[in-house]
Amino acid sequence: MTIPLPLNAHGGEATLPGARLAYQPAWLPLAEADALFDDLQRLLPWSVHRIRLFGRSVDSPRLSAWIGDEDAVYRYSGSDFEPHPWIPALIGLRQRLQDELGTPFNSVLANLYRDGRDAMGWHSDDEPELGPQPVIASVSLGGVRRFLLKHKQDPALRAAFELPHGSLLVMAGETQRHYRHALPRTVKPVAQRINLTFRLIDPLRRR
Ligand SMILES: [Mn+2]
Repeated sequence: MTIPLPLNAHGGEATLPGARLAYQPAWLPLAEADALFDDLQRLLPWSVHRIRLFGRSVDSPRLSAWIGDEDAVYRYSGSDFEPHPWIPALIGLRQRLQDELGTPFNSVLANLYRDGRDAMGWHSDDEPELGPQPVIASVSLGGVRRFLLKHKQDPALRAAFELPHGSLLVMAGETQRHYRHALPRTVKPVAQRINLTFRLIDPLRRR
């Protein structure tokens, strides 16, 4: 993996102490990314998930699908989330990520952002099942959306990525402990975007 410095909101380079990131803007060949987007849009069991926000359970502002090995059960807003089974396109992608990154994944959360109103608020991927230093591999497909990272204590430490079709962003190490991330709404016309975040869930770590 190449690990270039991320760009900040003004287009300059920024270092993010405490974060461990790897980014490849053209990870998937274009034809493969196109075919994957079509497969996922047609074949995944998309639905509106309930998420916890400021202590309340609300509809997530995007469509989601939770895919994984049978035992990769996720506890979320007080209820267990049974994963849907793998589809061939995702099995191949998981294998490629495991080979390139040298780390296992047993599940993937897929999100479909239908238009600029679909978004994701500030949060960390810090569920106990993910463990203290999770490796999260994020593949972006379709419309380009802005992905933001911000340090929990020092607001000057922030970065923005325009995640293009076929790109890969890996968050590892202490990134989730020190940083939040978000995908803000936009009023710009934007194509649908699918984001895949591959994870390793350890059900035994559940609270
Ligand atoms: Mn996240």
